[in-house]
Amino acid sequence: MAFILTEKRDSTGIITLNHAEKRNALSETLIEEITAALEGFRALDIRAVVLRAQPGIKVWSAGHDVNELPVRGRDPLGWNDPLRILIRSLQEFPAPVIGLIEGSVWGGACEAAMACDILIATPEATFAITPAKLGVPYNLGGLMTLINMIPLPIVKEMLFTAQPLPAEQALNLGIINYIKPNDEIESFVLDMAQRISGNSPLSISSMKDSLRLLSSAHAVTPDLFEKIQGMRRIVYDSEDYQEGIRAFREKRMPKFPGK
Ligand code: YXS
Repeated sequence: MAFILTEKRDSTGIITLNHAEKRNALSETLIEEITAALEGFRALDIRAVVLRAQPGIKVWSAGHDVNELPVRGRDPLGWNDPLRILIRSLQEFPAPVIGLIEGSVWGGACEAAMACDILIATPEATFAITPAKLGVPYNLGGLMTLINMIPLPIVKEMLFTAQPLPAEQALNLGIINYIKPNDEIESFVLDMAQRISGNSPLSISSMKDSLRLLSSAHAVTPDLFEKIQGMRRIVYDSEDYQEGIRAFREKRMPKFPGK
């Protein structure tokens, strides 16, 4: 079964998340379909991509598929894990990716949305970054994506409270580019994609990649990297992490022991 729909309209490629029964959870299969679609778009001279969910959806994506998180003793967000592959495929795609956001966005799906180049949302859209709800230690690259998009005090509030940020506040903070009503957002996004497609794809892809490289250029020494990884390992080896996954599966609120 296809967990996404793809479409080509002139030079725009459209990817629609299409697994509503699981709230478009970012499973390995769904992510493989997205990355395959992006590879296919490269061959079709696509000059702008729209990443969206089904029109009118209540949940854009519920984030990482929790059932695919490792149970114990392994970094849940390692370099080769599906969510990290998805983030890189969006950031490294040569043409701009426009996120068309309707509904609520959760966990790693917030980072996937923020890995898009331009974000346009409906007024009801919300963004909740939720590793603290699950006892997950977010990874270095993921935190970089977030702090490149969101002012640090807001990143801290979002990570520590795991509460949804409303679209209006996201707009005020410059996290999203526009808020558009449900009946206008699709045409607005496609018009922008069309305008982008009329410009030089070589110029755009070199500027997109340069901005990615410049924004990720931070001096992380081996000691610093190993210190951060050591702190993260304590968390993903913890009872907190076990309890977060268990509580999700048992559909109950977690009771974190803090160890
Ligand atoms: O019980 P069934 O089989 O019908 O399946 C249910 C849910 O289990 C499933 N589902 C998910 N499955 C895997 N991973 C998920 N993230 C996920 N979310 C939902 O979808 C079916 C319908 O869910 P239900 O009944 O809860 O729908 P709802 O409309 O009442 O509520 C929608 C949500 C999104 C508010 C609710 O499903 C929810 O709170 N989902 C979890 C959101 C979340 O905490 N995501 C973070 C995942 S972990 C992650 O992204 C990163 C690793 S991190 O933690 O670092 O950010």
